[in-house]
Amino acid sequence: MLTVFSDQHALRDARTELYGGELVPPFECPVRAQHILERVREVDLGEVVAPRDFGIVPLTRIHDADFIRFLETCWDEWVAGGFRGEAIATCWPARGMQQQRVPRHIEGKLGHYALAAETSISDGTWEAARASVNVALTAQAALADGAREAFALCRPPGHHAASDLFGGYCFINNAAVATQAFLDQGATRVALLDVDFHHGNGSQAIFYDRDDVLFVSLHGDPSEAFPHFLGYADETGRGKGEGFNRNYPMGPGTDYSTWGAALADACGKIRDYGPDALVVSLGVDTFERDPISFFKLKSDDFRRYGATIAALGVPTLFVMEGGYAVEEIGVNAVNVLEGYEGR
Ligand code: OKP
Ligand code: ZN
Repeated sequence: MLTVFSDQHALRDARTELYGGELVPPFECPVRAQHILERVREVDLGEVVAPRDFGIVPLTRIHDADFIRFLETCWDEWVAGGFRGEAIATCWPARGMQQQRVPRHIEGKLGHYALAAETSISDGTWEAARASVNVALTAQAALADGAREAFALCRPPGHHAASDLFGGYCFINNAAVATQAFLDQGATRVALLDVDFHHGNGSQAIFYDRDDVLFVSLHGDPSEAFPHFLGYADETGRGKGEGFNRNYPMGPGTDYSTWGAALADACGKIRDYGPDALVVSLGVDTFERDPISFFKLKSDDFRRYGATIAALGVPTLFVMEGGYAVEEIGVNAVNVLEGYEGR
């Protein structure tokens, strides 16, 4: 299977994450992508290519234009504001406050566009996010050119990013942009399967009103896990999109017997939908030793579920999302791809 990778991911190298009341080195760090790439090479998964630049237009199909400009200029505005640390949101338009007006001050803009405070914006973040979505679009283009599958080794991840929200380590929703690219090139239905430990709130919100994308997510129950405010089973879509959003929230300690059964059910929904293409938001933070998650998947389980996804027989684009057990991230992510290939 083809892998698309950009060394520009390393430009996303924030010094700080707000975690447990402390500023700690971010869990979402450059070595993650490095380890995955090393494993891709170690098992000889296939060719590794650099991305092409698709420009801004495919991003504007998913994201608000002012939000994109905010990401582009945030760091410079923050520095011009005289702040010494990294850009972190500290105030929000909470219940009862103005939601529509975008403040002029960078502190207000951060609160308007952030969904959470853990994700600092730092020098190089925008450039890395651009490279990451180009990785997804380059892999998507390989499928459009006839490949049956491809791996977009994206970093930073994307599935928490909504049309006009960043956070949860995400800036541009790589999987959503690639999903839209399939549709813009003539696909009628695309399924987006999110197997990251965390609910893909951004992807859900983006496609919630639509019937041309089936969004299916397996994740930690939001009553117990980030992103806390979306991802419940009763969120099934709206209007024309009713029935085209499926959530499988699961509790602490969930192992493969439960998780694999949820995946089988999810794959049944995807099969019934009959998509032209499948995009997989591939997070491996479901791993038993992930430092910020509570599922109990073992390394071999990743291989098993790769095979389950392959059995759908749909052209598949894997888009890298989370996974924070950095020593095992390469084995776990590539196990999914090897399982998919039946090796
Ligand atoms: C990004 B992706 C844990 C707080 C978690 C953010 C997690 C973002 C995960 N106690 N904060 O979905 O892997
Ligand atoms: Zn995650």
